[in-house]
Amino acid sequence: MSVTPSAFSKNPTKPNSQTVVEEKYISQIRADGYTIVRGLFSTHEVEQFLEHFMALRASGALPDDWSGIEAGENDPLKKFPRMIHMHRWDQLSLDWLLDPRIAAHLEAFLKEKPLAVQTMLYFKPPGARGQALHQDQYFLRVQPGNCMAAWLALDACDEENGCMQIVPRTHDLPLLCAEQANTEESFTGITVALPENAETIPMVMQPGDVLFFNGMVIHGSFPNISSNRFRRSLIGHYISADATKVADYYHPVLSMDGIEVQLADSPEGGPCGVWVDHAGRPVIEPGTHRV
Ligand SMILES: O=C(O)CCC(=O)C(=O)O
Repeated sequence: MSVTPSAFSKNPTKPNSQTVVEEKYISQIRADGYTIVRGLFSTHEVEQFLEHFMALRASGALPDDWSGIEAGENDPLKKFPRMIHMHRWDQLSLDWLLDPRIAAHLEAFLKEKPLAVQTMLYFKPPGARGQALHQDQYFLRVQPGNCMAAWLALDACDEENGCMQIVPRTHDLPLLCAEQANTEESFTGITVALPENAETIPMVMQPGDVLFFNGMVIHGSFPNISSNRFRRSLIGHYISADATKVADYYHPVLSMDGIEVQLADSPEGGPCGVWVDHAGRPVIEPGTHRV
């Protein structure tokens, strides 16, 4: 199933030039901080991913499996822990991370070439907790610049099975200070506060759709309250090529040709902001606190 890194093909086979990035997606991600590219991957590809990752999951423990904070014996994530950084030991995951369709969209959205840093597979079985609202840049600490995620739906997802939730137009906010999350509902332990009246929007998606979102956008997901529906997703994280530093957890950094790129480690403890009232409106007071 998995292969050693030395056996990996560094060059994906599908030609980049065939991908046309539609203007509507570029406009939406610039305006709202996210966009959903419908049907970017075929039904057949999604079936292959599902077969591959379910078999991999059933094969036993894998590097850096995580069932989440305070996971009790009956937590559904005990049986289906999140996989992470699979591209370091699994060819299909590496091919997904470097897929030319993803690369073409990221380049159009970022206005420069992306660098690839992370893969994750969320199984989110029935009854599983979600992931509290957060900004990805809190974890990646990209300097200068930002990160972007590509989130591929492997199942139809909606509010019942815990689809992604996005707070639109939060991509221009500074980094918020982290707070303690409700771990009854979230398998991760931190969250960010929302301003009054801010609403999350459910990302209702079909298998093969890809949600792209900016690393400053506030996003997360609520629990899967369905009785029998998985909500599986394959996720890639990317940073812009002008970055010189990223948090050490994300090394090695790869070009979209699969070649390792040397970046420095971005240290912990940057500035973050908190919501304050300014003339009756919530604004973020930046830089006064430390992450
Ligand atoms: O898939 C989810 O439920 C959350 C994923 C997420 O927040 C992320 O990839 O940053």
